[in-house]
Amino acid sequence: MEQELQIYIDGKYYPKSQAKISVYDHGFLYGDGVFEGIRVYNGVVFKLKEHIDRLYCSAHAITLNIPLTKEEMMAAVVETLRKNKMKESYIRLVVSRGVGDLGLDPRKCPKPTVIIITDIINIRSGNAKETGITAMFSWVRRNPVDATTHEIKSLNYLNSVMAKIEANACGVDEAICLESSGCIAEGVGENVFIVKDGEILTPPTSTGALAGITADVVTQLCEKLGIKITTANLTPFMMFTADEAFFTGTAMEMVPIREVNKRQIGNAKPGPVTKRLMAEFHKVIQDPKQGIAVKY
Ligand code: PXG
Repeated sequence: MEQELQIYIDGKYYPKSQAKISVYDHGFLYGDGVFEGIRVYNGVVFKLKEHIDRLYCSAHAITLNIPLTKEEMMAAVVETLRKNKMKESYIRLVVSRGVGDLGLDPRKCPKPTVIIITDIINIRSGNAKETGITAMFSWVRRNPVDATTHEIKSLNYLNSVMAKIEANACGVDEAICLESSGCIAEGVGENVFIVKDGEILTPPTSTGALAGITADVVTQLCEKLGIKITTANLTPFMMFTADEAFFTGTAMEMVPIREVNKRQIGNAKPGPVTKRLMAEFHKVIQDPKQGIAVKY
């Protein structure tokens, strides 16, 4: 029989069926915690250092002291993969405030909970990359920067879940969230890009969007390829009239958007700029220099 997936909780490993945390954990009770989603390609943890840096920034923003150094955290991620012999994986790294009482005061939680799951993720249909996906602007606004902003990768994802519910209800693949003044922030777990006249535009994090690591990879690729890329406020009109559009994210990778609120984007097919970037992106994720290799 195949060995059950081993999950790291606070320095110990548990089989998936027994990997449990307390119902008094404030991650569960209040969404008080932070997380990362990281991919492993061919035994290399893609951009591990960048994900760990972002995790510690998120934790700092909510005054959560992670009880491991960054080096220890990276070693724990690598060891969990090695134990599970996983060469292709989606890692969910969670640090919650830990066990407290039935009051939201984080001072009641002496010890953060650290969880590392190295499993797989399946969030889009098989041919999304070839055909592109449909999206809609949801009525659910992105939480603002002076609230539970998604600049922090916190365990508070109700904002995104509600937007996703709206997309599901409307029979659309993905939702796009606007910020309070009506400009585009991001998808539910993806950054958004549009292409207009051969140039690329993407919203700033001041819309309450996460500074995506995949988005950063795409930005660097644009610079390498000599494609002009600018951070700018994007209106729904700019999306409707774009030549091309696409999402980026660790889970989704790079996926073209072919339609938004029933308006066709460009000719409703992955456009030349998107296709060129996707091809380059797939070379980057297979490059062992882009991450930390696991020794199995
Ligand atoms: N925005 C938000 C709000 C995210 O959570 C991204 C953008 C993309 O960032 P990266 O660094 O991954 O390029 C994310 C991260 C899911 C899922 O199930 C996706 C994310 C997080 C959690 C779950 O689709 N993406």
